[in-house]
Amino acid sequence: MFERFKKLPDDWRERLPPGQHLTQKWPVLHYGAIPHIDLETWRLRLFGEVEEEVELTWDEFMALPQTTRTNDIHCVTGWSRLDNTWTGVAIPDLMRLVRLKPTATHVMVHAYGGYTTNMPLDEFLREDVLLAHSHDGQPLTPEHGWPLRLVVPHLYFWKSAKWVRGIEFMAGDRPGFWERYGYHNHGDPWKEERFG
Ligand SMILES: Nc1nc2c(c(=O)[nH]1)N[C@H]1C(S)=C(S)[C@@H](COP(=O)(O)O)O[C@H]1N2
Ligand SMILES: [Mo]
Repeated sequence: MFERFKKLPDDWRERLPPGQHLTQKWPVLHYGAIPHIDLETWRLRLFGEVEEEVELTWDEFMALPQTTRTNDIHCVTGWSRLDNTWTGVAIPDLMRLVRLKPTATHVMVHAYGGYTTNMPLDEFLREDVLLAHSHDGQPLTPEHGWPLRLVVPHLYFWKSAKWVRGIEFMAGDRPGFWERYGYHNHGDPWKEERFG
């Protein structure tokens, strides 16, 4: 059962939020089909409540400072996977490219294929939130979000959008895809904010 860890980390019980169980595998979950993406035409757009909109090509994105972080992921369906190592761009580094208007309070993350998810601006700006292109040292596979996914370790994993193509800074909140269909607007696994 525990293929990945010969021995589980000593603190695994404390790292498991209420109602979650450990998985050693990495399940694939998404709504709809895996979008076809071409790195030549791929863009990351930062728009909405910003002084000037920014659009990055893949090369421009990859030239930003790179960060590697290890954290746990918790899916609202009940599985948690410990010690995932992600490499990508930390949001504070990305944010040096735009100047926010004082009206910005929330973000909507937009993905290729149409998926969206929302969160408060201050939680998006946390030090541990990452736009990741690699997991455990390997480029993301298409089913896990290649070429780029968001990783928001402190919220349920549906907030970690795969195939990210844009960040919209919003004046006020708006529900994303699952948030409209009954998932909790916030999604803190430690408070079991599963459904709205
Ligand atoms: N673009 C997109 N991102 C998405 C989803 C989706 O349907 N589309 N599903 C979310 C949900 S509900 C979960 S649990 C995780 C699953 O990520 P994984 O397939 O890499 O485990 O992706 C999240 N990100
Ligand atoms: Mo999920």
